[in-house]
Amino acid sequence: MKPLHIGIACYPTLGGSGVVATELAAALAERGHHLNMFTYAPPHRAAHGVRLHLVDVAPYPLFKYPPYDLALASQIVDIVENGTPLDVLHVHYAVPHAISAFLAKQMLPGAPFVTVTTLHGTDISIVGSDPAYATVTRFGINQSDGVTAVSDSLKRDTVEKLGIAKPIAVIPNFVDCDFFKPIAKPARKEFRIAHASNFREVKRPLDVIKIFHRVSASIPARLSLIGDGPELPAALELARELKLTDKIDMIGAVSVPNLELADADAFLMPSSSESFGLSALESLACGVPVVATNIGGIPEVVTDGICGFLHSLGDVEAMANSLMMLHRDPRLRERLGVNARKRALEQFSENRIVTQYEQFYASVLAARN
Ligand code: GMT
Repeated sequence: MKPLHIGIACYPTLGGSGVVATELAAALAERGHHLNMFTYAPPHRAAHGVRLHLVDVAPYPLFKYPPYDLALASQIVDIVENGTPLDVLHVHYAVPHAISAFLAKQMLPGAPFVTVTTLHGTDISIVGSDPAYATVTRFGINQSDGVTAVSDSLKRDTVEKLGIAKPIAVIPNFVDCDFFKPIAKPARKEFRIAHASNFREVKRPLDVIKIFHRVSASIPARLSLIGDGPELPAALELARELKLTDKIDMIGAVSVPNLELADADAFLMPSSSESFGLSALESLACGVPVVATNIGGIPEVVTDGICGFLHSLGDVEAMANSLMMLHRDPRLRERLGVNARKRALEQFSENRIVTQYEQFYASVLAARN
């Protein structure tokens, strides 16, 4: 395909949409496209070959809430007017990026680029459907030239919650399977469970502790907590009350947790809402079975009984039992791990999904001409 000039706007988060956007930018640059990335801080994962534009939100005493969306739109316009061409402006996470993209396009004569919005999850399920933002989010999505969602489940939610009639293409998230890969684990007597998240309420960190409590009461086990976030102190408090502290390894925030995930015997994701579950996919790529809730987009990533086990939200007993079964039966664990790696390679490899994005850009550009 002819090299395109692509702008990508995202939040520079440690996981989720920030990671997907950054890795997509780097992969597209590697394929010969010209990449410009717009964000408020440097991204956590490497973005080789990508020109980074840090959005400068000027403070002013009147601003209780500095208008990031305006600063982003303004910066995109300035960059185009100063000679950087853009064929596609691809924004990740609808709020407020879809509106900034719309504004930038309106401000430029002749609408030089097409806009693509990728919906990631909480931009629909929590923020975008909140009455404070629903109207403007609906408008931003409807004004995008192309819209993608990271799972069928998120596509359905978007139609249901925001009444979007515009076609939404499902392009799932991806993983670099050369980087996230199985490692030889040292012989050890403890069964190691990993949980990685931003420790927000939707990740149910208290369930993580409750599940681990049940598991460690029956078998020798350790828990790795990867990441950081607002509910981490409450989770650690519960761990203290249950006398689990010395069985928990606090890993903290890690930019690329490939070794930490690969070192686990199982990955635990008891979320109450998850449009996709990127760290579950990264674990599958590492050949690590996943025990999770059967909600949102998780079943599209983790096939129940094949590369992990899925249970109802809050069923800490069932999730603990699945983890203990994986401990008891190393052959089952190995079989699920092999299936997990195979699923990541066959369905969610970087190569496969980046090609889908290229094809999507081509179709949106063709529809404009
Ligand atoms: O989990 C979050 O709240 C962060 C959010 C994000 O934008 O980073 O995650 C969402 O997008 C990820 C990447 O597409 C998905 O893997 C997560 O499942 C999704 N989170 C939720 O739906 C809660």
